[in-house]
Amino acid sequence: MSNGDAGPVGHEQVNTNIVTLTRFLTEEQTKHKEATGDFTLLCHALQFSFKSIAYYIRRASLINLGGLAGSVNETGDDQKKLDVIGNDLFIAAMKSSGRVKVLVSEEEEELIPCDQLNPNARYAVACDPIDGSSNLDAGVSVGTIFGVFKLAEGSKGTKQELLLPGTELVAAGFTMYGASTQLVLTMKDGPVNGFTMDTSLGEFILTHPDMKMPKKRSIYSCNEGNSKYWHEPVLEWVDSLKQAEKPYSARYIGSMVADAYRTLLYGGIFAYPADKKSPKGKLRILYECAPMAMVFENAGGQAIDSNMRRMVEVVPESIHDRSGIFLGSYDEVQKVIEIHKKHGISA
Ligand code: AHM
Ligand code: MG
Repeated sequence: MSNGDAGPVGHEQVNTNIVTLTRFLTEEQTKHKEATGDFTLLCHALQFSFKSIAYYIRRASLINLGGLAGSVNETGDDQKKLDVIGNDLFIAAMKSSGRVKVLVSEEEEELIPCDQLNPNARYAVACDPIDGSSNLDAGVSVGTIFGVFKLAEGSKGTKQELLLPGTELVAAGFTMYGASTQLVLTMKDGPVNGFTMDTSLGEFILTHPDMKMPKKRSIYSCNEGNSKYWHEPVLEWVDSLKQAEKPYSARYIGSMVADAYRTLLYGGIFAYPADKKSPKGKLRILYECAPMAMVFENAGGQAIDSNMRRMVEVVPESIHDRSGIFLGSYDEVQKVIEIHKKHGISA
């Protein structure tokens, strides 16, 4: 548009060929001639759970959903009312899809059987329905993290069968409930696609196709309040970032999904290392570390544990097992690997 040829105020380009998540999933399915549609149906159920969790988070302060529920979850954390609601919404969506055999949720100690409608269901889902919930009452972004496995034919969906590394995930991603609701989805060895919830349409719209993260960026994200407990290589690494010619910026929200989403878009590194106080780290392998690691690798980044192993190759010893994690831009994670190597720690 040339100068002086501006359109009317508020004039906007109307895209009449929008790619919704529903359309995206249908198009993906048609690319796989062998597909039965089960995975697509499962994704529709996931999509509904994200929409409903987003809805309740938006309205939490208005309908008295803030604060504690009075219960404690599997890992000893006080449960927020929204933790309980998010968990219940997620379980109901998975059960009603008829495509999920079994579910692992951060909020439940045991596996949740979901195959009442269809005993032959083959998928297993691991999720943290509302990660970062300590931030909820302050209106800070939180998110749902999920990973989808396809179980072997005839699988009973036992705990043992769920102790799988991230390399076995068929799909993974997260939804961030922030200023807008953002869904990031990737399939095994596939691209990473980002969708934004359009609340008026009630649809996730493909807004960030084929996300590729910057190779490096001077931003680090970790809880330095824990540095008293950190091991030497981690202390040395963070110090090297502060002493860099152009010192790094520190950004830490304390909500993994929000910190990871920023890191994915802008580049940099997010870390929650194992330390002397928490030798296994804080974050859970099945429904926090592995799905995030798959997203970051598929977007061109790296994700490793505190032993410098590829995060997606780490096999959990129990369904709620934890790990240290470093994930981010390829070059930024490489710096962590190099410093650990000097200290004799390498994969
Ligand atoms: P949660 O699953 O109990 O919400 O805890 C996970 C959260 C992550 O979102 C975040 O990265 C981390 O815990 C923050 O921990 P800290 O408060 O120790 O920095
Ligand atoms: Mg969590």
